[in-house]
Amino acid sequence: MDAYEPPVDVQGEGIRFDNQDFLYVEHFVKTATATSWLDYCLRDIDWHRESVTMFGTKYRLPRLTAWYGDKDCAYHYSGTTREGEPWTECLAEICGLVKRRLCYPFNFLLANRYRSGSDYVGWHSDDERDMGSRPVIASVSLGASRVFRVRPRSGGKSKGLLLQHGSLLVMWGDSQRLFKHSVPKTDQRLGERINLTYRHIVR
Ligand SMILES: O=C(O)CCC(=O)C(=O)O
Repeated sequence: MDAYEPPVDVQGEGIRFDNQDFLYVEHFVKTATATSWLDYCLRDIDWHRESVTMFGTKYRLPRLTAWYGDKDCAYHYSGTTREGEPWTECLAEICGLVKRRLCYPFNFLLANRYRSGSDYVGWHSDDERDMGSRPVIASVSLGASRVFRVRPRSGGKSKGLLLQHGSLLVMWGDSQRLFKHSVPKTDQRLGERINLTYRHIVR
């Protein structure tokens, strides 16, 4: 699976961001489908305001999160272990669609909820060992559009990509090893955004 590339038909529907291992498909699902998924996620996901410990200091995350996954799938990050909740029907259905389109066996979901422009995720790479050395991450965006920024880990300028309602961003290959990404806060008055990041935990 280390040599994974998204299928040719999906690549044809999207753009290769910065010619790297990031693929953006703006119209992954119809707007009506994305809106019904958003309503479902706002209403029925079990959201948490989590704390993580970094360099000995405890921080509250500046967004809400939720975790779902196959039985026995757990994700370790920032000194914490997260067991996935059992899939709900809707989240399993979205996962099934993403698996079929990308031909990849996703088995875990980290969901992020940005309640307004003040919620954000800081610079990081999703390079936890649980996902192997070249993780594949499929990220579905619902709700308010937010800017996703990518910058080389070795330094240099960042580039931005506007993630729209109903879009899909795929990261694979060297995207975590060579780059960091973030969704910065903004002063713009924005509504809620939900981001479903499907991952594969190696067991
Ligand atoms: O909200 C997003 O689009 C990015 C989320 C993210 O970076 C993550 O879950 O690791």
